[in-house]
Amino acid sequence: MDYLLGDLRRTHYSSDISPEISGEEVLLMGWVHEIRDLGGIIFVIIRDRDGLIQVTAPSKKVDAEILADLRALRKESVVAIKGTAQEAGKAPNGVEIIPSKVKILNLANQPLPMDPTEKVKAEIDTRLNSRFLDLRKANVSAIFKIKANMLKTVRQYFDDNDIIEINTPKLVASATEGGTELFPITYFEKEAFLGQSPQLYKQMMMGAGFDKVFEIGQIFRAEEHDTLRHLNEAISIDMEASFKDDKDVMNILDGMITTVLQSTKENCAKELEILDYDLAAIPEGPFPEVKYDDAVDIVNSKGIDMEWGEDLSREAEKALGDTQEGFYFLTDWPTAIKPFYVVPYEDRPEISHAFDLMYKNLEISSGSTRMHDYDTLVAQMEQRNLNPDGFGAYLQAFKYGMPPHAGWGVGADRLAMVLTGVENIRETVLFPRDRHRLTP
Ligand code: AMO
Repeated sequence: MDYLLGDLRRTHYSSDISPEISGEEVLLMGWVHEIRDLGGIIFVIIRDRDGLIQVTAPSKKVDAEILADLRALRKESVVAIKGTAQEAGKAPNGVEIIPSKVKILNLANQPLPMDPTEKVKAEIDTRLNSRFLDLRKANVSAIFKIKANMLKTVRQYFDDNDIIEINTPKLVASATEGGTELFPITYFEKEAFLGQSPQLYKQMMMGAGFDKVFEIGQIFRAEEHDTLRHLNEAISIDMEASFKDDKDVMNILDGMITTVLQSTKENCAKELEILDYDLAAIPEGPFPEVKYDDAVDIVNSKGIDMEWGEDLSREAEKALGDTQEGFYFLTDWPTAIKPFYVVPYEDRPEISHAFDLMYKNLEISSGSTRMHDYDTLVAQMEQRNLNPDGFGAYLQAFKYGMPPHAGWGVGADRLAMVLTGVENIRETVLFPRDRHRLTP
């Protein structure tokens, strides 16, 4: 077997091939999507990152050697095919390639563990077990093209707003979000954990004078949930800004989500069409606000029991979500069910300057104004039975000039669910990690 490409290089992706280039010589590289041998004519559909293109080999026009090479192909094998583009009404893109050279780069074994052409539909578990094949499907790769555009747009938005990218450690010594579970790991002779949020570090960066920072990174949560919206490893888009409060950072979040909605419609029209998803139906910002007090009334009015002070149950989230058109902020949460670092209202300390951004019944983001006074922060930790000794380096930053600040974290995989219309978070992650899945 020849391991090197020699002088073979792709000249065109399938998307570059249109009737306008009829008569030109092209070199395609990709996978064998389909083979149809009708005796006098062989059709081979080649698939690359951008789509499908038809190779047509009539036995009268094409050398016997090439016909033999095409007959030797198996589905999902990797090939390079040189040929001439020719207008053809019935072929994908309205063009077909008449081959002049076929080079088999790697033959695929048969039978395949799953069918990437989806003639046979597979369950999500089978698909995830053979994810590399599953990802060859246009309706699966479209999700990741949209997610990549989302992250690119988010970075651009932060840059346009003068917000600096940071990277904080994921091997950590303590919890940040009291309540959510930690994955313990062995760190030489010590116990350590996988980071559940960059919360403490992004706040320390406010003490460091960076003013506005963001991070896009992995978060790890040892929650035993088995739902369509929780994973044990997720991507969080975190933002923190000094000399700002909850309303200021809600505006930044509102702007980011609206920019992402616009950019997805603009740059991913083809992918949205493949997914048959109407993103234009989702209203852009500014998003409405619902106060927690009112949310309790709405939920109860829908026949779902909810006491003031409780977190929303799944049923409550659904009942409230049904009253909303799309994104909305849920604000002024009970202080007791939010983390130790939130700022309570001065005139009504049982509620706090904390918000969630919801999309219908799905929580997309949480954020708040942060407590920047050292003594009050320590007292708030103690009220929640957290030991301040475990937060040494973080607390230090509050003793020597911590500015007032606020911030939020967005679940990137959940935002990708909204942009693609999929209902299972696993669809938006290349290799998802859940309670039952650690491979591939
Ligand atoms: P929170 O714990 O609400 O807040 O997390 C922020 C957002 O991250 C997403 N998320 C998840 N996505 C998938 N699977 C999970 N297990 C999971 N857990 C969380 C959600 C959620 O809204 N430090 C704060 C943020 C802040 O105040 O800045 C925090 O981590 O979309």
